[in-house]
Amino acid sequence: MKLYFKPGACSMAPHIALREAGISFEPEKVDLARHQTAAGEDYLRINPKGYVPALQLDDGSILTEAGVVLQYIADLAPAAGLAPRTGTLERYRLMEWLNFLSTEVHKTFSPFFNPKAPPEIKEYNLRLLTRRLAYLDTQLDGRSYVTGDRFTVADCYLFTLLNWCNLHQIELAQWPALKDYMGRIAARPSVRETMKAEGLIN
Ligand SMILES: N[C@@H](CCC(=O)N[C@@H](CS)C(=O)NCC(=O)O)C(=O)O
Repeated sequence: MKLYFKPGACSMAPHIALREAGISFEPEKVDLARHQTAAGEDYLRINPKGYVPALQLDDGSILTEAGVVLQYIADLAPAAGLAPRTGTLERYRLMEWLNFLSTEVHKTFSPFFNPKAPPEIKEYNLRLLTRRLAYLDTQLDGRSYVTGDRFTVADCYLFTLLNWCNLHQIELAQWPALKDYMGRIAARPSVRETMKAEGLIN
């Protein structure tokens, strides 16, 4: 199995999940601007969507969309407890969170990564993001992880997204529960190993 990733991008979520699950995989860095993998392949031939993450399965096929890739990884290693069993209400709660993180948080960050995004769009998205993060802060108040007292793939995703606040001068300290949460998740060995492997920390 191979994970195509860009350091610090949303592909860091499945990267953390693979390490939490103890699944053996090959990480391959992608230069998204040049659509080139570290091995010199044309990334658009691998994933015509042109973005990360992409997980290449052992049969050579490609699985994309962070929320789905995360659940696939969780289901490969049920003993790791990264997702509740399929078909249970708890699983739908996890999917509810993954969808929220993808559509309401992840994509609201997008203009901040685009140097050509007009300032009005950035201002609009910052207001929206502030509302979403304030909501997350209320949810994490008194709770260790996104879905409750158990670490799941939703935490791999939320940690990755909140980490972007540092890049865009969004002060996380205004949301005390989120700040505590980040400290807690950052201390996990899987997270430290992932960030080291992606060259984000020493
Ligand atoms: N819908 C995709 C979006 C993935 C995405 O936005 N990836 C970003 C990095 S966080 C990317 O590769 N952007 C480069 C591009 O879109 O060309 C998902 O949920 O996985």
